[in-house]
Amino acid sequence: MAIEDRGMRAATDDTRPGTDLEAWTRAFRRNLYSFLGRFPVTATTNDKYQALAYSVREQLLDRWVKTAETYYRNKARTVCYLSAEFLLGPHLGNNLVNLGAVDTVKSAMDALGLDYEELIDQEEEPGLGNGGLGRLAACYLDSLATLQIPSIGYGIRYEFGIFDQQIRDGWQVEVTDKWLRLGNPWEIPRPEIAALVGFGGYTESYTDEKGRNRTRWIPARLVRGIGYDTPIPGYRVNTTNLLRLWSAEAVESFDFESFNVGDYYGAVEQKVASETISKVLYPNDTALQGKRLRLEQQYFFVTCALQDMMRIHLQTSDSTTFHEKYAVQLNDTHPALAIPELMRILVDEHGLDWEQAWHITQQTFGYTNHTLLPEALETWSIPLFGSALPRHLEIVYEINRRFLEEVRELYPDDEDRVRRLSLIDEHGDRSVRMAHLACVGSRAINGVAALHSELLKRDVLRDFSELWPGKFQNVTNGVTPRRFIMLANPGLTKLVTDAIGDGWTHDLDQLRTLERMANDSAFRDAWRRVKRANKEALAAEIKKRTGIAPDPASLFDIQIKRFHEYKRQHLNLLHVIALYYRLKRNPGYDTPPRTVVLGGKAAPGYMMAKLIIKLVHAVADVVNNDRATSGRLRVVFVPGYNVKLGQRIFPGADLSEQISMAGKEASGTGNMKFAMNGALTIGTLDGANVEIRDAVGAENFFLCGMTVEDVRERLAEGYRPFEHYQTDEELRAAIDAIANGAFSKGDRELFKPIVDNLLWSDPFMVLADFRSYVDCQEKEVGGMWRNPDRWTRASILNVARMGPFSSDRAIDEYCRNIWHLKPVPIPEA
Ligand code: 26Q
Repeated sequence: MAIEDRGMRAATDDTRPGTDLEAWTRAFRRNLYSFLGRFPVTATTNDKYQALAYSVREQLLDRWVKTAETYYRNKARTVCYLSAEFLLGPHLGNNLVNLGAVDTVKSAMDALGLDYEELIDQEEEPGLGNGGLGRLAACYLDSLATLQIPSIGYGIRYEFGIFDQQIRDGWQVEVTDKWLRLGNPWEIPRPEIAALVGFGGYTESYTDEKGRNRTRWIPARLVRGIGYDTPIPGYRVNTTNLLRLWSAEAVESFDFESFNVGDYYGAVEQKVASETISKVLYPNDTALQGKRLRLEQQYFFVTCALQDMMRIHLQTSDSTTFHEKYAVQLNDTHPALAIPELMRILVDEHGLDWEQAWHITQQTFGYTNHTLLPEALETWSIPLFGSALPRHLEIVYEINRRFLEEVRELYPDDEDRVRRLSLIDEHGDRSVRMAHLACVGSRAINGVAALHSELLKRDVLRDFSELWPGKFQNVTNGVTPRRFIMLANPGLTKLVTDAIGDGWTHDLDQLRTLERMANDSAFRDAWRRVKRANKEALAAEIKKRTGIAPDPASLFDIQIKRFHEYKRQHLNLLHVIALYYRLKRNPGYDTPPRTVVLGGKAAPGYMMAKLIIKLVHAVADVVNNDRATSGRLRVVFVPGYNVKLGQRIFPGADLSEQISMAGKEASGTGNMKFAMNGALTIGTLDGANVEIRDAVGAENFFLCGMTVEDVRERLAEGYRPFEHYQTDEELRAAIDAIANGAFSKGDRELFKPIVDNLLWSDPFMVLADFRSYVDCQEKEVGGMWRNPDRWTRASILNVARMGPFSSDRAIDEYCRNIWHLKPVPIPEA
């Protein structure tokens, strides 16, 4: 029976929904009516989604208040996770999973005649991040709450998140992401929680009332940061933590000043300029040009966060114990300005002396590095830095002066080392090296996978690791099994839970119990049926989005991630092209029917990445329309890859492509999401692939490509990609086909940048790994696919051995080894 048929009873009671069905239906009706001012007949599906969202929010608020109260009473030590990005994904389904309310709410929606899945599907995600780093922050919030750790996430409430990707004629077109258009039921604005943020201006010294020499900063411009809070519930615990995102507003006294002198337009301009700061997420996932606005964004959220922390701390203590109250984690260098900013607050505003302030600062911060690409390390030109943040530049200089003094004492007569370690890069245009600032200002430095942490010590941060070996740690990334298994893959969740109980959902190591089921043929059949159903669902989704209908019986070979040359989507394409010609030349060629799926965004200014996306479409066009290979090879590009789409893709994958050049991918986290959903990995020994392979067993992982050591040797010998082109006939044919216009209707110019780059430079050694990759695909992957029992066994063992890649494990390590923080359980509300 539809909700309309039952008539609307205005809810006059103020009962919060309990866990029972009745309470949920009541809350739903009340919220549809009072929050949205809708009656059931005219309510849109989105209204109904919102009514359910508000009903869930009520539940969260109860827990949240209880959580805040408990932390306050316990004066709990708190971790603050500072990140310029939080790529949360849709909230509704996830919050219901964490509240343990999925079944009840499904029944409640049933009772109202509503389709639960349809309501869940209404939600557009807040795309407040680019990719891995932002999604990692979101997984960590989930685990922090689940492990009952007092924590706050601090970031930016971008009005426009990552652009939406459309494809026109095979080219990426960026469309602005208006995620707030229909309102956001998950946030609570906190206009009373405001911070003032200065920019520009100058500094002056003065003598304070105690006769001490002090400095003050007179900014040229002030902006206000307003906090917007999103509750983050833990899984089946009462803990509900806080994500506080800052939005920039004008400081109205400024408006009035201009207004009073009649400059109405100037006043409005001020307002617009202020709001610009949190207007849009930069869509690059490497530090390209250092734009002033980006620096302003970073300072903006970092000072809002620190002011907020200090405000909370001063309620019960004084500024000298800041580091005992908080562990602040820097998610890459994007928030590294927190180091000079905390110094400024302690020294200039609280009057502490430099040494004491520096001790507090250094004890407060931990720094996580996410990249090995030297060109991706953030630097800011000194003139830009100094004009935006004059006081901070002075502080950075002073930190550097004292630091280099220490270095000179330890390494006398080693001015080269001093130059290498300096926070200031003196080559050419002078600039501030943010990674150096982060290292010097932190108590702990960590990489995000074992290999990455080793390479950090050996290469990019070598001098620092020689100086302070004890500061360096590794915390291998993890992902939350709640979103990426339970929510994304209910079929697998049920199969696993029926077999081993549900303890695995908060203790992923329990999946190991599945190992013995790998030998049970009935279980393997059930496993295959789940995968098959997921592939059918994915095929339908792909059909809906692209018009191409993949065959669910074919091998789903999937690479979804940002487009980057180092990630080598073009290596994948070279295999596709090679396979295409093998099939054409030899119709009897024995290879599994395959659907190769690619998806991901390219940074708008990254021409090569955009051209590779175009090449995917060009190859797909030819391959998919060739009768000779139809039914045996298909290529699809799924546009608009985001968290929500990822949740549909991971469960339907057979093969996960993780083929970055060894030493380039810090960790990868998609690799974990695929494997947790029973996909086998074809991958290089890069990032967390190394640990995934160790965990699942070499026999259940398709290894290809050079190692980091191989890469080093090849580069030392002098790498000449053209030699591979000359000696490998199949490679030559594939590249020639691209060059000769086989995929561009004879146009030899279109893909010339890719061809020339590969032949004459090939910075990511695509050609060097081609043979190993194609052989691995055709022999190893193809071989195992022919033996479905073997494949299914490997799939089960992959899932069974993914325990270490839960973000719960990662957060537990951060708590023990970096933050020194313990759980604070929250009693029932
Ligand atoms: C910096 C300055 C100016 C503009 C943009 C940026 C910027 C923004 C985002 C630089 C880098 C990023 C994102 C980096 C990122 O996502 N790195 C990935 O982090 C994952 C989580 O640790 C790893 O798994 C991936 O290997 C790593 O590439």
